[in-house]
Amino acid sequence: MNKHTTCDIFCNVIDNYGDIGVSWRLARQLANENSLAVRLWVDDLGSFARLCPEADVTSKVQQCRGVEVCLWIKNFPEVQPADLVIEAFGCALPESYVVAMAAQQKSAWINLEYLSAEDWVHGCHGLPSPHSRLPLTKYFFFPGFTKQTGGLLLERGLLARRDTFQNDVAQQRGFWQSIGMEMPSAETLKISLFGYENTALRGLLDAWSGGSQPMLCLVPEGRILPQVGQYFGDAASRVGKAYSQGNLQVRVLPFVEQERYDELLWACDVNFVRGEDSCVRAQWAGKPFVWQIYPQHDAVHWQKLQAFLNLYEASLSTAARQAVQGLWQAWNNAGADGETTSTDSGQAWSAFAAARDELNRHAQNWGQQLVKNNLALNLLDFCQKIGKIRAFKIEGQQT
Ligand code: TRH
Repeated sequence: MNKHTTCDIFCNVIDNYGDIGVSWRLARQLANENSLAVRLWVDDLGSFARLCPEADVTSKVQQCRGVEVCLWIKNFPEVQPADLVIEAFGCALPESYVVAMAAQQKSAWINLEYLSAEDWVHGCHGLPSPHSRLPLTKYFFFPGFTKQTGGLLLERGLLARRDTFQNDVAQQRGFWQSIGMEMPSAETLKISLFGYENTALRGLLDAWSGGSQPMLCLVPEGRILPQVGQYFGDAASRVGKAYSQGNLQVRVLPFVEQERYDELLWACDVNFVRGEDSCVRAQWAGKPFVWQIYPQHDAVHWQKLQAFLNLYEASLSTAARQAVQGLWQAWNNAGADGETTSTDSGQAWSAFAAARDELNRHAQNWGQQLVKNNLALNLLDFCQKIGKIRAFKIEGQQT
């Protein structure tokens, strides 16, 4: 494979960081591990720059970490369509680009869908969707957890880097210093907390501050932060603030570039994550985690959450399964006007903490189970199968 094989990824940022998070991760992987010439078209450079701080938000075209990043503007320029065209999450491609694809007849056109563990995905992954007017076919590509799906994004060598980090005290100390902290004592339970607004937070913070074990909670700047501040009577919480109560210490961290977020997950004992991409990263971290799913209006996210739980919990003991269900439900039942009470989340935490030994072992095994199903490699393989991109030679995955 070489840089003659081109790829355009289109990303329309709706809100939060998931759309650009996934697109940017895939773009880097295809460029740096599979040697494709990748252009990432994104319509919100401000969001992109949070994940890649060296990006220039005023620059319409720039090179970032091996990827050409282009501002996707309404008046779309005339460009040559790529061999592989990925529209992230069904964002509609510019009409002129689609027409050019039809004229050229050489692109593999993929709609990269949202991640879901629901069964219906098996029947939809890889399905063709012929264009209503033009001689073009788009293919649905679904990330997922089983062999019948497109798998998950996983960079080459990620798990080896994680293991090295987790076995190397000097690297860990370096991480803590980089966030302006001393390495916590061995008995301190370290938690990262990335989430949306959540009324279940108070119960958790009560449980952590009133418990017998020292707890350190690291909160990346974001939507849950005002509530954390409120709990400690601070109406102006921001990066760098530190709070403590009982056995709990809290530190507010800056939002870090995407690669460094992994280190935070690796350094903590339990990770609270949200949306899509951070949830996958927590699974690669090999630690117990709690997922706050992106809430949808018609409550379909409940089915999505349960579908994942059904897979994730299948090999757990009854007690550990109940502990995971209990905490995940308490954490998700409580949207901005949710029903979870403080007692629910506090009690659910106690059961979860009691199951931690088993959950630790499970988290390691779960990650190992998923390793072989690599999204970028599956995607290239799929394109070869649909016969468009003959130049692809798939390299074996090394973790
Ligand atoms: O930001 P999100 O809530 O994104 C959501 C979901 O993807 C959801 O499915 C989608 O429909 C909605 O957006 C529009 O959560 P997610 O997916 O975890 O994305 C966060 C990204 O931010 C992820 O790539 C990790 C990254 N990140 C950093 O780079 N640095 C940080 O400090 C933190 C906390 C996160």
